[in-house]
Amino acid sequence: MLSLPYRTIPPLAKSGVAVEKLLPAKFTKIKSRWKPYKRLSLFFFDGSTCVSTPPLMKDQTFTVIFPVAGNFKLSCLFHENMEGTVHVLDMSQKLPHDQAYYDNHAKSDGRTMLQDMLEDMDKSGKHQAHNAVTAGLGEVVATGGGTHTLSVMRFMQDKITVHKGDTVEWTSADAITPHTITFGVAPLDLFDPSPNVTVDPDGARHGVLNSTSDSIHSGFIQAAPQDRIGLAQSPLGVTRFRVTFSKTGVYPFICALHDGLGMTGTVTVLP
Ligand SMILES: [Cu+2]
Repeated sequence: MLSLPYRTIPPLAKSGVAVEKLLPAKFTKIKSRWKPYKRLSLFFFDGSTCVSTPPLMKDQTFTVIFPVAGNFKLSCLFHENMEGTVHVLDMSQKLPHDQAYYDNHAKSDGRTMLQDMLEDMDKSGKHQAHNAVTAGLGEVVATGGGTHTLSVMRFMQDKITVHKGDTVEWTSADAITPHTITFGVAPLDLFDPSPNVTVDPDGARHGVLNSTSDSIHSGFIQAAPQDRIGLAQSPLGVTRFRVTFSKTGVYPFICALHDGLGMTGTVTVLP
């Protein structure tokens, strides 16, 4: 598993249920979203039932004991492709490497991925139209440990200046992680666009802001998942959001999923 900057936990919690089954008295309250906890007990995992944590916060730990040999997959329920494998060998067998070997490999993989992403960030800042914003940057990367994703939770052009009547276009460059473009008050339903958003002929979402106090929300801007043999074709993703500004002023906007990590920006509209 890799530790990466700008990592986030979206507010749509999916976990908690499995832990409740194991320890009903202790974890009953975790069913409601976003109930962080301070201490976790030991868990045993032999592959026969699911073991899962509620959302883990910084510095919290989770300990699992593997009583039987085997190869076990683990994944993060929030982040697609955030996966790992635990190889458990019988006590009679010699370990092929020590833990330090794997830790070093993970660090090396992490450094390579980050360096690659830094180069992409540098490129994305160039050759952009004056009214275009890249909303998030992400990659799916294969390593010896499996598939990982890397996401930069930033608007690459976070300050943009246009003229009255211009349209600004936000485009996601992340294969996995969703983002939103949200002006004013964020709605409770982050997935769907606000009612004042329409769809352009090319499928991009579009709205008009007539005042700096207006609200508009793109809904999730996200690429369609990869099509795979044997599975139904996935519908088109929506990766673009456009806003036309009819009045001058300064318009702050956020990604409602990642603003806490600094994914914010401003559009300044001149006469
Ligand atoms: Cu975001």
